[in-house]
Amino acid sequence: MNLSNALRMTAGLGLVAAALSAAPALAEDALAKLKAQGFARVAIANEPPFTAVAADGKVSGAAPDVAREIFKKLGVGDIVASISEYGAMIPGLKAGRHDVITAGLFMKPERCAAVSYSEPILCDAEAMLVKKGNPKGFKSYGDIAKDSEAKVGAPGGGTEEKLALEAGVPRDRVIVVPDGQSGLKMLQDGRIDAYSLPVLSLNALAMKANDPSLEIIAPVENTPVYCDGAAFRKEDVALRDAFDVELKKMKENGEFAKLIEPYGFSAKAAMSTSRDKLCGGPN
Ligand code: 6CS
Repeated sequence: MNLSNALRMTAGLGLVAAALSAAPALAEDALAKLKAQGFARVAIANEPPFTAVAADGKVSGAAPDVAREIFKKLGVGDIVASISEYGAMIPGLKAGRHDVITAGLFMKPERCAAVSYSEPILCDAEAMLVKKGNPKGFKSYGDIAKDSEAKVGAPGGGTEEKLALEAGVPRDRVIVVPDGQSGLKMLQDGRIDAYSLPVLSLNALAMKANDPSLEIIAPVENTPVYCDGAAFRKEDVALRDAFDVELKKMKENGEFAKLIEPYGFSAKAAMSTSRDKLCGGPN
């Protein structure tokens, strides 16, 4: 090997070593920033039981509750939540408006390409809220695609919107719905024929609505069970790793189950899979 190649090789190795030795410092930098800030700014959707904001502003829901507990263990006193559409969460995270997304943002390869997820936290299947008796016989998004008059409501940038489009429902028949109450009203008024959210979200919405003219179809055929994780910026992967250390301890000592199962989520479901499986590779 000639001298210039040897010098290039040494320089390259030096850069790698510097980057590796910087990882813990980067974690400390990001964590130090949050500790100094006194809170972590989390993106949520206000979709119970994943995330919820009460009339007095109190933030709850399984995802923020787990995040609040973990950040406390990391020395960050609290979380401060801002409500965002699912499709705007990752751009908001990247733009520095949030420190982390704790919203039930399901892990999928295209999202894993953009963020660093924690290990799985909340898992759920997909469902559809329809008129009682399911008059159009919907069992899948493909059934909606086949009915040229049918419209399905779903969150903007959300998984159900994507699944409906991928199943062949034309764009003009996939209606973006900003929140649960709007989706419920649109269905009751006949402006949509189905409203799609995860099972636990629709269960909570239907229970609150207490409308006997509606029913839930679950799970939606040909759809997987999804799991979320807390989503960090790629450059904050060391902070993500610190978050995961605490999450793992809570999964092992039972604290994790105690936090999420009262909301209807299964700790076993989250503990039976992994981020890398759900991302389709290392994340
Ligand atoms: O991750 C998503 O896209 C979906 N997650 C939840 C918790 N609700 C709807 C949303 O589409």
